[in-house]
Amino acid sequence: NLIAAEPDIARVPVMIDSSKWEVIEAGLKCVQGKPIVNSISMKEGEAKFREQAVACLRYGAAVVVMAFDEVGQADTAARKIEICTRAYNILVNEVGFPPEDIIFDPNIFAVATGIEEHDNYAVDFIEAVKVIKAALPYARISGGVSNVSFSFRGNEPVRRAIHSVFLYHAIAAGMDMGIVNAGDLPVYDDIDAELREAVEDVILNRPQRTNVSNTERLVDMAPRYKGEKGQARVVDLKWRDQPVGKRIEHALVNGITEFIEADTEEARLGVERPLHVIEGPLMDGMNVVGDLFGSGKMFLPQVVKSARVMKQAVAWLEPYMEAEKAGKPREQAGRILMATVKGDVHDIGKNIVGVVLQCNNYEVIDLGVMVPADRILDAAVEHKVDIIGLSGLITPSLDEMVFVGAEMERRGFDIPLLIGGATTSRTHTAVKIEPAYRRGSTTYVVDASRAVSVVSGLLSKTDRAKNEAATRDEYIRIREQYARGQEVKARATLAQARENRFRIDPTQPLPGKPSFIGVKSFDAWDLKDLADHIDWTPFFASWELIGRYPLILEDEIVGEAARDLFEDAKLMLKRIIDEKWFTAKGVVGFWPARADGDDVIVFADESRDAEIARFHTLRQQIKKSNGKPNLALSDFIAEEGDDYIGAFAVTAGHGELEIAKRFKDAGDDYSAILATALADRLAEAFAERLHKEVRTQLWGYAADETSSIDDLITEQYQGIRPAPGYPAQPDHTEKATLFRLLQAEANAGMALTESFAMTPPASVSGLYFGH
Ligand code: B12
Repeated sequence: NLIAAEPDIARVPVMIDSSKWEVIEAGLKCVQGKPIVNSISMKEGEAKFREQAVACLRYGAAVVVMAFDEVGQADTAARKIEICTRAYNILVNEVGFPPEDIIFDPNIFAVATGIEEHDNYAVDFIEAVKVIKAALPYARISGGVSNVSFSFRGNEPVRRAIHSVFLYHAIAAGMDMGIVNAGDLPVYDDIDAELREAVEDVILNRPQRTNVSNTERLVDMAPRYKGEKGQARVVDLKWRDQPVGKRIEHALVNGITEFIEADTEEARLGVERPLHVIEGPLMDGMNVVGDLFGSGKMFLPQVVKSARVMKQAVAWLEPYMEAEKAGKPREQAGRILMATVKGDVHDIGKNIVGVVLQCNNYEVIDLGVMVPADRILDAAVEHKVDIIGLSGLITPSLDEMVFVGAEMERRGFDIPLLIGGATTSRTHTAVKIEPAYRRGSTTYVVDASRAVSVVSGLLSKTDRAKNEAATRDEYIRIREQYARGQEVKARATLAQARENRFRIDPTQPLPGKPSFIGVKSFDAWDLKDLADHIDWTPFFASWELIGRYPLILEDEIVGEAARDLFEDAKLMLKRIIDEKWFTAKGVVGFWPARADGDDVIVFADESRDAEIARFHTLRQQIKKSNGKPNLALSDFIAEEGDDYIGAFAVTAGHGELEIAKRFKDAGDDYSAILATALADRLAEAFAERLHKEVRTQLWGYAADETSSIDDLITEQYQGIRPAPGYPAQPDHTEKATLFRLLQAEANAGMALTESFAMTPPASVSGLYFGH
């Protein structure tokens, strides 16, 4: 309304842009003259589409129609054409919409992402434009042009060149309009010829000209054109004047891939055998990285980036090494087998350790996740490994590790066994695993930074026996300490603990009836919404950068590494959202419930006659003082009256394994780990976000809650969502009951392994208590 009153603005045509129809309609009521609605689509089916089109027609608005239907956003030319044709027919032939008021947006997606499937996205758009313009008379075509260059965020000159080249071809095909900074487009002919050719190869997905893909060629070239605010920036390339060995070291320490192939080639031409480049300048550079990391001057994300440079250099040399008839296998410091044990799907920690070991010239044979003991041991024999490393996230994996140790003993192994992963501990390793494997040594490794020194100590010809003996002695002490601790721990009997349970105050009202009984599933929760709810502190922790977000970004010691990592994470998160790398699926359920001792009985309906499930909760038995109760979760459900329990299972991991594999296959472990770490963050955010929906809407016992995102992260709200496996409910087997009630497989595509780990890996499940 204020716009209409302002003469200078009032003449400008208005486009109302919102993903919420209510907002669009509110805008339509205010705008004078003919606006454009951005946008409507068949995302929620034809009926909704028709209804919104009729409303637009009534207001006299033109519409942008996204090529989006019930199945999803159109990515191929065929899908774009199919959806636009279907929408056109409904609009023109059924609703009576003037065809000249239809503007199709057939989706411009980012190219040069490093993912092969994305390579044809610009071509798909251009092809679709040609057909749509020919087949659907009077309709116009628009698109968000800046999407196409998204992978080059931060490099404005290259992005502008991409926009210009893209528009050059799309306009020729029939594109009418687009969203782009029109004042900031270079003239097609003025673009540097080499850059233009490289951009054109990417946009038109032409066959590659060099021995690297079009994307890689443009990525390598891009930093040369990097500038800020439209100005070509002079990148400080003084380090390029140094001798080649120093340049390689600089690239490794700073994680710069741009010149590594040229430098590696130069180094290769200067030595007798390609292998000497690895053993010479590359290893020297990695040793500098190792020293800086060891002395706390470099941090994990930076080291993982160094590994990416190293891999690219080695990949460059590989054909030469293969061609070399007399090529002997490369000398490695040792061969280590890594695996996440049977039933466990977690692999971020293992992958980080693997990369760090590779950086230090160890050969790593990674068997992946959910690997049974016999496969681990067969592979160890086959590859003649020097060490076996096991990883695990959840408690059932601890037993599996004991089993692997016992199997090593039975089969006569004597090589060192390493234990790592979130749930493992020095105490568990000393008390349970080491005694099962007497022939060899067992060592617990707390994190990736420690892994190299432990491994080199265990493979040292001179110090191995001394190191193993020291660990053995230490573990004997830990076992004794543990045994003493068990004796003195004052435990209440179960009867005493039950007697001292927490009792709900009968004068307080119960949380009330949820809005439905049974389950409700969510097919594709908006990833952008989840991204807004991310708790970033654990993200940094997973890269061994310790500190609270956002303060960590300004931290004197880790601040710089944290900022770089955060930048990379935000860029990738944007792509995850825009390009829909992951799908967030979830399911939530509510049922009438009653406590029965330490159990919670779940009933089919309000009659509370038919028991459909029973959750077993565990009561604290440590002797309490000061009148504190011995709690069990069942204390938080009423034994009488109309109480309820809720449950949920959410995942952001559909797609994570595929994306991680693609990055890994391309030698980019850094991005692979980043993608899985972000999937984990989104899963956790989903659990938090859904809980809010439950409190305010679905159960609705706190309908007027106004918590901020920070309040959510610090859990300042009424009710809890304990997850099986966490200390409040340590028994993972409860997930079987949970999954059955929620039908999590059918409703969210989630499954349990034999150790009750959830797949996809980025998943969280738990119960809701309203008290
Ligand atoms: C982030 C997180 C999640 C994330 C992601 C999990 C993940 N990718 O790690 C999400 C939100 C998805 C999640 C889910 C769950 N989680 Co969780 N989670 C955590 C948390 C907070 C951090 C784990 C992490 O990312 N660490 C960072 C990585 C890099 O570290 P790491 O794996 O430990 O690896 C390092 C070292 O251990 C070592 N290392 C690892 N492997 C190896 C191997 C070798 C050979 C060597 C030498 C070294 C080594 O080096 C690595 C790098 O430094 C931990 C608590 C904690 N502080 O550890 C709980 C924790 C692991 N989760 C737990 C639980 C229970 C769950 C769930 C079962 C909860 C639920 N019911 O939904 C699910 C299970 C998920 C599934 N798919 O089955 C429990 C497990 C306890 C138990 N007794 O089983 C923990 C310990 C929390 C707790 N205190 O109770 N979780």
